[in-house]
Amino acid sequence: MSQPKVAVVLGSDSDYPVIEDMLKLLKEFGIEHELTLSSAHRSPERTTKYAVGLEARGVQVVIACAGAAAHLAGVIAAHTILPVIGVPVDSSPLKGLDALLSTSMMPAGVPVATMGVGKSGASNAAVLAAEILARSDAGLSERLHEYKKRLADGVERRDRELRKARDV
Ligand code: RP5
Repeated sequence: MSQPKVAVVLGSDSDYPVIEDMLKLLKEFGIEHELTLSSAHRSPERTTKYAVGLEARGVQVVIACAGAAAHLAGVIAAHTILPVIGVPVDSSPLKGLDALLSTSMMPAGVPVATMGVGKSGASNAAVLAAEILARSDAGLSERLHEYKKRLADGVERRDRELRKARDV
């Protein structure tokens, strides 16, 4: 089995529904990835050990997804020089605003590339990870160009359908 290039980390199994489309995208792009559950607060030692070992295993990009007082992405970023993409999950009564702030507002020197809250942010994390890896992978670069074209074609198609349905 080939080495995972992207490590997806969830703060809880309850976050899983938010990342389903992200996992489909990673698969569609042909990116080897792994999925791990670890909590910055409930399993701090496990999270640290996992983050410290990422680089040596050949992982190139980390996607960390967590809700509430979400320190998962930041803690991982503290322990690695790999690019860390953070996805704030809308799992708390504050609907992800807490996770957005706690994931994005990192002190200088320890960046977390923070996506938008929820499923769209999770999907964008997959695209951003692909864009990072595509700098040294011509095949992936081609697949990303095709993906962008499908997005644009979809807008054209829906434009035609909308105008037909509304008779304008
Ligand atoms: C965060 O707390 C997790 O990432 C999750 O979004 C939230 C709730 O976790 P559970 O209580 O559902 O395990 O750490």
